[in-house]
Amino acid sequence: MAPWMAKTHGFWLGWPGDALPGEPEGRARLMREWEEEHGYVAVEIPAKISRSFYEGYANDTLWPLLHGFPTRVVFAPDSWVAYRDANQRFADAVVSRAQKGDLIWAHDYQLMLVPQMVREQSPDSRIGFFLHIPFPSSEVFRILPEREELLRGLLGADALAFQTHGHLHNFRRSLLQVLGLESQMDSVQIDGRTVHLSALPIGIQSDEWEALLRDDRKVAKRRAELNARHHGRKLMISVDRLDYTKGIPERLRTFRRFLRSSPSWRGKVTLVQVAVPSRERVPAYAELRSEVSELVGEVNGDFGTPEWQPVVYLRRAVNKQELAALYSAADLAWVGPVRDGMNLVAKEYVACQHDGDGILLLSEFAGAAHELGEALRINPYDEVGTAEVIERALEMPSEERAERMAALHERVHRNDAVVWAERFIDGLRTATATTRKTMRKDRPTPDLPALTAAFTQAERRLLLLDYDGTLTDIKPRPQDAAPTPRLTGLLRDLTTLPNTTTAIISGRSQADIERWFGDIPDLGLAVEHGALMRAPGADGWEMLRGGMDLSWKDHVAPVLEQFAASAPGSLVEYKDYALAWHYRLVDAEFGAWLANELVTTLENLLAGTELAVIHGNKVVEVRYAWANKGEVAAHLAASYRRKSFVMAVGDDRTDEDLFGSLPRSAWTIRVGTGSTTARFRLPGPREVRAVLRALVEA
Ligand code: GDG
Repeated sequence: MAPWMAKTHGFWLGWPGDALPGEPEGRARLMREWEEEHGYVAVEIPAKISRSFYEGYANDTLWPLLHGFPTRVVFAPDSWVAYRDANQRFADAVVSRAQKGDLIWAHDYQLMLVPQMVREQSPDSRIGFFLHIPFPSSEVFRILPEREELLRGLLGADALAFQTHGHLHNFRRSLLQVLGLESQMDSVQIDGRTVHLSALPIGIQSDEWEALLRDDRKVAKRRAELNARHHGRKLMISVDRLDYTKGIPERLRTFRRFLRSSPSWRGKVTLVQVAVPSRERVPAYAELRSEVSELVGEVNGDFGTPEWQPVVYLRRAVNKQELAALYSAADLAWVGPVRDGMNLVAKEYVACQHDGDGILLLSEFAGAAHELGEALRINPYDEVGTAEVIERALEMPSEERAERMAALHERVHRNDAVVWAERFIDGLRTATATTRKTMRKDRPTPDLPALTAAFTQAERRLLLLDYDGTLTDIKPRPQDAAPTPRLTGLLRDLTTLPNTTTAIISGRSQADIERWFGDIPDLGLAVEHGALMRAPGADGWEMLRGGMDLSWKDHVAPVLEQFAASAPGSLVEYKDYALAWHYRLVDAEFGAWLANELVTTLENLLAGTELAVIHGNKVVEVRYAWANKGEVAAHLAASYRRKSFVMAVGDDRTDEDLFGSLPRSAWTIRVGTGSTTARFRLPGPREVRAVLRALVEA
């Protein structure tokens, strides 16, 4: 981020760890200096929280989980509390400094709640988030007790980016499985906002590495020394944080196998393993440290000679010049993580092989493998296969190696860190610009004082309300969406208002609606999209058009049943005048595909009849073409003249018929997202109920 930050003169907020002096005055002075001179803002986290936040939730829970190691995950409720607390401190620090129009970019798994926390305090903020590490399969992710909060935390952003399409795909599956939220390839809708989604592999500052090799005399000297020292031998380099995701023990065991199976290479190849100690207070890391030391000892003990040490193990950080010299002197870089978001070492090696013929051995489980196709791929778990690839690499002709490296170099150079950051920021700008434009262009929320004034001043009033998704949230099973006593109370209150007619117009069957609302005598009820109606105050139900032949149901039902059988979780609903196939619980992609198949089949079957096939929200329905909400609405609204107040509220495609049939002056309100002809929009059922309550009180 450094080159990008230098260009933008933005603030860089971070936790300073132990970098500040304990004594308060010196602390405050240093913090002031950092902020004024460099734009570095130290977000302080008290010691008793920082440990559970950083070593705890971030590195003992999220790190193993997101890397797909569920058995390493530590579940500790207290550390979640600390994580939330630390995220809140970051969010507060952001909000206190951000000015209108600023772009806010949050990074990585330690700060997954920050986007939502910032959005809560400052709803118009422009927020992006980049996840540097993998996002696992939804089967793994949903193990986490806090899965919902974390997803909602991320969804506070306007733009979310991942290292690879695979991670993005996994994230989308989790949205679906955990939150029931469907998404597009590049976006998802939540709370009436669009969150843009993308895969954006991070780059490195390749210029800096090249400049070191070109201009730094120390680097040139070290490189020459290394070449001389390893003359006549192949030099292999590995550089990792000492972390169990990096595959260090796997690599050492594979190297041992290679030396065993290829005796001719003994004495002719050296592996330099740089392993930088990291997170040493997390027990898993301490164990790894001993395991690696032991393995290094074994390989060197088994194969070493007085003249030759197979593994040179550096368990410390080395400076950047030393690293550049190592990268450029090495004949082969062995990058073998068992799971890695991207892996920058792979790219740094490539940068340092400008005009070189080094070979990159790259694990297929590193994000970088998706970009660096000319590397030799390995499966780090497969010792035998990897040992063979090493042999092949060491024997590969120089021309082929140079050719592969030139292609790799070109790609790493082109997608460098600044290009990457610019792409992210451009994406965030576009995302927030389009969101704002659509919000401006889109339907406004109805102005409550104006609405209640129009309502109270009108001589007569008509309220037409859809049920599912409008008065109550959509539930996975239709039968779970029964109204609460509060909701039926609200509807009853509406029916007692003078000169007011209230009706529910639903796609549901008569049985459901009668059971739930039958005992509110003055509530109008229309079911099956208006095929059947109980007029307000009337005793019985009547059909909108009478006397049809229902024999078509005998032909259509078996088709629907056949589809239901091939998609577990889907079901056929039998209504009096319609049949429907519901697939809300079916795997989203499979369900959508099957639904299209069903629509085609039914359209062929029913061509030329008065029946229509309607593909609604997770449902395919066969019903009379004339039975639509518009017909009922027109029927009910016929006697209402211009001075009347007419309001219609709905959330579904079928409610568009309702809106379309009413005069332009009606208060038509679409609930949730989706294109609409309604004049207004409300985010969800909760807001609809609040509006209705306001009418009662007015
Ligand atoms: C996370 C993701 C993703 C290492 N040893 C020394 C040293 N390093 C530098 C390397 C490289 C960096 O550390 C390591 O980066 P990685 O990408 O390999 O891995 P993580 O630290 O796990 O980073 C990862 C990354 O975020 C970026 O999005 O690629 O997948 O896990 O730059 O050069 N630097 C110096 N001395 C060392 O001894 N100076």
